[in-house]
Amino acid sequence: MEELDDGFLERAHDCAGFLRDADDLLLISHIDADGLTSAGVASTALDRAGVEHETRFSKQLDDEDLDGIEEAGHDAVLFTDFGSGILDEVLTRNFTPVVADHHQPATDAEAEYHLNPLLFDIDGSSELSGAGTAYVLGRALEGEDGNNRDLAALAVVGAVGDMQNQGGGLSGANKVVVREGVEAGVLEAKQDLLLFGRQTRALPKLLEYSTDVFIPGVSKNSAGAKELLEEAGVEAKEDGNWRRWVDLSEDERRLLTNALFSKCVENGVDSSEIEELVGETYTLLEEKPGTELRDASEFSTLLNSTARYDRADVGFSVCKGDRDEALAEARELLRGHRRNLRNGVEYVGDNGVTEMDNVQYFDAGDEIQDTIVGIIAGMSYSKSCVNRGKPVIAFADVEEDGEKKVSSRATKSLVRRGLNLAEVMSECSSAVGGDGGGHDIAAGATIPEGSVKEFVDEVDAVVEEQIS
Ligand SMILES: [Mn+2]
Repeated sequence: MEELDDGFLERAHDCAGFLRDADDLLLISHIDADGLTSAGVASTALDRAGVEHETRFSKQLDDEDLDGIEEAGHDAVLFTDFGSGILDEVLTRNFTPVVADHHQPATDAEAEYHLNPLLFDIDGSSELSGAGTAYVLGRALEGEDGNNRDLAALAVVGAVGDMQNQGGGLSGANKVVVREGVEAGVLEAKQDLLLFGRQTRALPKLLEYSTDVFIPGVSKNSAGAKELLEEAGVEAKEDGNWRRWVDLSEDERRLLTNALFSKCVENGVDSSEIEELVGETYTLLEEKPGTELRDASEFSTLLNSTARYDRADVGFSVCKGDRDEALAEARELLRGHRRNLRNGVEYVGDNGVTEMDNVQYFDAGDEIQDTIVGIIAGMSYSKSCVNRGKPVIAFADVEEDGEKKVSSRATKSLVRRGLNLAEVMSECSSAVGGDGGGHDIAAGATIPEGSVKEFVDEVDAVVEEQIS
């Protein structure tokens, strides 16, 4: 059974010991699903331990943030889901930092209150998220045996939001978080269909929108999706309303899953790809069935749609338990987000992509917000103008400062052939004086405006090397 490293736990206890007595504490966290859940976990644990604190968010922690914190005169600052990357700078400032992060530390510098799985041989990109790290801290804040185990549910939402469930489920130290959540009765982990929207989507939409694994005749095919339900012998409506996955009995779920598998086999979909239709799913048992919050993946999407529109406050309140105003506002933001995504995908369909030998790209200028252009790049695989055999590179203007935001997405089968977009983005952006990184299947970069052409040429060459 997977266990957490003793040194890591000890470090968490040291951090917790300091925080318990901290005066004038600021909690600052990253604006994304993992950062919001990190803050939710940490702030709840601090509340329970009676530690007063203020909470703030930032897109990317920089000197300006640190200046602001210093000016505000906080004695102690807890950084979650970022901080390790500029630890050197943080350590020079006039406050005591506690850093709970899972990103690559920029320095070998020792810091007393630096809690990062990477320092203890736990892979921070796949085995523990920022929220998981905050959870380990939160558990330590409760004392020796640690309670706060109910916060594991939120930590799992963060891990899923950080795409650490690639390959059929969470792994490594994340497994410990899952296990403790299950033991605390707040989480259910089980093998199920991996399609997005099991809690909230009408069955035909659930099937129609399944594009991670492209199911011929069903994905992006509304009539085909309804037909499949009939073929499977699953009643699609109840009292005139569409049923959702969550409304189905175990038997019905099996029937439908089998029908999907058969459909794939009939159409010659690769068996390794078919297997990816099923994996470990995480249900938050204390949330109402049929709501976004009940499913880790839908919950993280809801949070992302607050974060991407600069409404971290709304997502954070939901993480802290607000199920009234904040939840209603988050849902409104999600609706707006979906609208923007639809418009963005339509834009790609209307304007098409430029195909190169090994990649394809589009530059949305200011037509698509830089915060969602990556999602749209991924979704654009459903458009007939986009080639599923090549990665998609998307560009958008960054409002403030003459920079271009780059987002890249690929299919799982490209990754199996050797594609690693994190490497591509990091290597090619530094070649033009930018900065980038991410995951093998989804990565991003920021490059100077005017370097788009040079950048894509570079990308095309590097991708060729990787998949040849
Ligand atoms: Mn993170």
